[in-house]
Amino acid sequence: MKKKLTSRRTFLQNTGKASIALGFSSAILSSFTKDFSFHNHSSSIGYTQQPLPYSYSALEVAIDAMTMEIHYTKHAALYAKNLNEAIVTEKVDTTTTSIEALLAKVSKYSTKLRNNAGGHYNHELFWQSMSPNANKQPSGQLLLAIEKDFGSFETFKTQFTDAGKNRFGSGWAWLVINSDKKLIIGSTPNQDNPLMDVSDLKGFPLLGLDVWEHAYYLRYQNKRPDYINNWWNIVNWNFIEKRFESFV
Ligand code: MN3
Repeated sequence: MKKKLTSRRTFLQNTGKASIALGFSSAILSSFTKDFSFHNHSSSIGYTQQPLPYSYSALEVAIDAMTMEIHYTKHAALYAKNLNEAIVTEKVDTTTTSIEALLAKVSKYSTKLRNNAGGHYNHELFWQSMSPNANKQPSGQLLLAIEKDFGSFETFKTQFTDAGKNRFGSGWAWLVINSDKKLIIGSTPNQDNPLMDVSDLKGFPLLGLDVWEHAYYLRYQNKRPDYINNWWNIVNWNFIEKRFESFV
């Protein structure tokens, strides 16, 4: 009898731990078992800032060199630095917790960790999502999925552009794959990210566009739509396709 009680208690403790790790209460966990695969999905993004995969001037067709340099060495570097302070203070074990898994339970941590984990992840994804040798559009399975979920690539571009243009203040526009493996477009404020349990938009981010003024103001001033229109010329579709294909 004593043994039975002990195992039941151990079972409940372990169930509780699993639920906490996933960021859901055990009461609602069962209804999510089919739906949270993107929360457990890791990518190549880690906790430290990686070298830019091109020079500051490589994306001049859309983003000027000074904007790239300030954005990478000041804004993004500070998010990485502050994130690494926060994970020490808040005892995040980065050897066992991917940054995607951390974002999925970010409500349990401070505002500093939320803003800087988001800021770091979003920028690491952003740099890799651009290339001086970009194709004009995706191909393969991603193109088929875009055509299925949005009707055409042009319709997708229009809707994504609108999501970026209409994000009030600072934030990001996103293409995500959701738990039903459907592609959706949305946006988040500040440095929030669709992996976060606090985000209204939920899914695994395939492509993100920074629409903070620091991303475009030197060249474009208030003309955010012009920045977005030029940005389409540097989207690294090969990279986005690889992120998408890890789900199919
Ligand atoms: Mn930025």
